[in-house]
Amino acid sequence: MEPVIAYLGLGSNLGRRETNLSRAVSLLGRSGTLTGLQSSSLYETDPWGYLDQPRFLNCVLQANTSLDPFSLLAATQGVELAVGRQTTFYWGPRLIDVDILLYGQQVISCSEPDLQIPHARLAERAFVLVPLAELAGDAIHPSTGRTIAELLQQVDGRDGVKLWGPPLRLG
Ligand code: PH2
Ligand code: MG
Ligand code: MG
Repeated sequence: MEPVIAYLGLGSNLGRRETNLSRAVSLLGRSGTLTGLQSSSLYETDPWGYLDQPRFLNCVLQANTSLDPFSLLAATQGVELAVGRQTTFYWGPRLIDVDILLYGQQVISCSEPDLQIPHARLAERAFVLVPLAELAGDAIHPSTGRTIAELLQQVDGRDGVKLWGPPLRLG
């Protein structure tokens, strides 16, 4: 399969947040199935959806992948387990979260396994759009036809997303 450019959203709000993100990135890089990894800066972000929890560190990764979307989902879930994620509740606190945001221009809506691409809430989440725009402001969000930069202009909650540190070192 021709490699596709995928974007992954990473978040952590428990334990050593930066260490958790950086472990996830190095496991993703080591799998050999994602190449050309690039990380956005790290952002500290107000919790979204469920508010009574610690602030998150978030970033976005760009990668080339020859995995199909479902194999990529399995790979991201494997990395979450390897970093030590335990099941909590929907939108609750977590050591690590790795979400597929975009997979080329594909649109996927599947319930078993649960996989929505573009990520179902991407356009509502400043904590995703700010770091994604840093890497790919011109990328088209295929289900709305808008660019990431356009979606960022109209999203609520940008004030809750603060630059925290430089991009993760990769490799
Ligand atoms: N992830 C969630 C729910 N809320 N809020 C922020 N700021 N960052 C996240 O990564 C996040 C969230 C569920 O995946
Ligand atoms: Mg998530
Ligand atoms: Mg997730």
